[in-house]
Amino acid sequence: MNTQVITPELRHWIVEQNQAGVPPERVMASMRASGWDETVAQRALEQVLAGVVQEQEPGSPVIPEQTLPEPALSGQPSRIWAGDRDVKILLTARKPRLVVFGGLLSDEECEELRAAAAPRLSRSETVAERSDGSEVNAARTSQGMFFGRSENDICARIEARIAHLLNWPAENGEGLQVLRYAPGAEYLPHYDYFDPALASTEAIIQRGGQRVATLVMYLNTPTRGGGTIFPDVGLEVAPIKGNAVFFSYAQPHPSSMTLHGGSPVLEGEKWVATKWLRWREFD
Ligand code: PD2
Ligand code: ZN
Repeated sequence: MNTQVITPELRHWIVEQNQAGVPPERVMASMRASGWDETVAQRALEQVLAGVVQEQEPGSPVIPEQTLPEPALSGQPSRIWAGDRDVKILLTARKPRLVVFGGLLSDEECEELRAAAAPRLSRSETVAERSDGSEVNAARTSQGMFFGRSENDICARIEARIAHLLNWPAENGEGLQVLRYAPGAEYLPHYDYFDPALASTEAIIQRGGQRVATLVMYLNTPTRGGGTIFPDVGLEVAPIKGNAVFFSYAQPHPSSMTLHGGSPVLEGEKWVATKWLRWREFD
């Protein structure tokens, strides 16, 4: 039996490395250089970053700290209280860590968000590959806009609900992004974390640290198409007004299995609001 244990110091160090955008391969290499067995190191890395509570030694107390946004699903409830309303649990998965919520937003909230966003929409951009800043990308044919955090009452109310639902401070999150897809528009599969290999990432994560989780909320129900797809696991989440899909990524790495995309809208429009959660306060 292997006797190597994850001490609070090691746990803290792993989380810090991840927050700084250090690729898991480099964290692994450092651990191996300090005498960690490869398999144990890999498991430790995954467990610590996934927020799994670790026993220090037989009989010692567990570390209660949580390291990722996560709804309170122990006891397998069919619905959970999100501070101002009950939200249904429609689907959960472990790898990728993913939860589909039902009735997160009311019809009126969906309409209010769309109306507030509509006059500010412009062609969506993505993080630029070669320089700082963002650029128009053919892989993303939607229109979009960002609200500032708590910019208005509806944003503040939804942010507070999300913070309650996912047990993550509202401050550790970007403002809501609203996207509108016309018929034929899509968002090709991608990861939402900032790629540690890109030159632009270091500057981006100075503000708020890495993204650690995504919540895509559906603001209408397209007639056909527009599902959110997870190609690694062959999953497609139907875009139903008021529902949402949540997924988290302990490491900014494909091993999170969070590759996802918006499949083409075949008939009608598709509107979503996306909330990205960060490691630290995003100001
Ligand atoms: O609209 C979607 O389904 C979708 C798919 C993939 C949204 C995002 N990514 C996103 O906002 O990051
Ligand atoms: Zn995405």
